[in-house]
Amino acid sequence: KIQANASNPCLGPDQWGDDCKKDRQSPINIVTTKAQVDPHLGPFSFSGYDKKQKWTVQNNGHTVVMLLADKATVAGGGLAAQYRAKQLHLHWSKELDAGSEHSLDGEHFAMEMHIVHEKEKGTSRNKKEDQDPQDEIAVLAFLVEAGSKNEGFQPLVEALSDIPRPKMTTTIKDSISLFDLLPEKEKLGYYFRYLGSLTTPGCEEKVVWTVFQEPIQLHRNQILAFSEKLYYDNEQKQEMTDNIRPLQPRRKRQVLKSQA
Ligand code: 3J3
Ligand code: ZN
Repeated sequence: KIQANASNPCLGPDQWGDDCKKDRQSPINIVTTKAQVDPHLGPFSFSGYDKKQKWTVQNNGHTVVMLLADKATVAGGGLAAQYRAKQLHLHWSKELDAGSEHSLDGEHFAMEMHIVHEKEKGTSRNKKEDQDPQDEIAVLAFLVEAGSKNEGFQPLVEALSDIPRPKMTTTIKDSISLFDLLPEKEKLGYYFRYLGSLTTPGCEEKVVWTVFQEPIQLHRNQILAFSEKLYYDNEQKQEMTDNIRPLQPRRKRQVLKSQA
């Protein structure tokens, strides 16, 4: 029985191996009324998120990744340290109610955007927290629904045509900031929090997840562009879509939420 790993991730999720069958896996369904308000979950402080850049974007064979080159950090929001942004990627489907990894009250969205951060050594309140493996990675997750055209996303959408095949790389032609891709700032204080895993083979249980309540809106044609322009294979026969992991059991985990 071959074990899935980074080198042969083409196996379906049910064949990913034993590390992916433990008890703190992601994604999960979030029952919003059962999430407990935690007063420690205050506002985030974003640094470098306002910086306009011509980001490098890649087709990595599983998704489209924007390389953030350590240019931005996030702190606060109940996080135990400052975290440095490594990459941003998305998950999606052509079915606009089946393209997110997390679901809210059983509802999936059209897409889900993940901004992946690594804990900065020496920025925790104490040594124990600095070395805690369970929150080595902080992923900020944003749900995407079909609605009005999103001008902030347009440079990324247009870059997709440059990278149809795996390993292709391009740069975004017009500079955009990370804030250009997020919901309005006033809404970023409303989020859910739980401890989980990476949602790709390895499934390492080292992620502190933040799922923001406010969805991002993209026009349906902007959403469909991801499935239309990107392929899993060099022959451009397998369109890249449904790159989402199925829901995982919540088990004994408590989902928290910021201010009601
Ligand atoms: O998975 C690697 C691994 O090094 C991990 O520690 C982390 C380091 O930044 O992320 C990299 S990854 O950029 O290749 N990656 C992070 C995001 C793997 C896929 C993960 O997907 S998800 O859990 O955010 N959906
Ligand atoms: Zn992801």
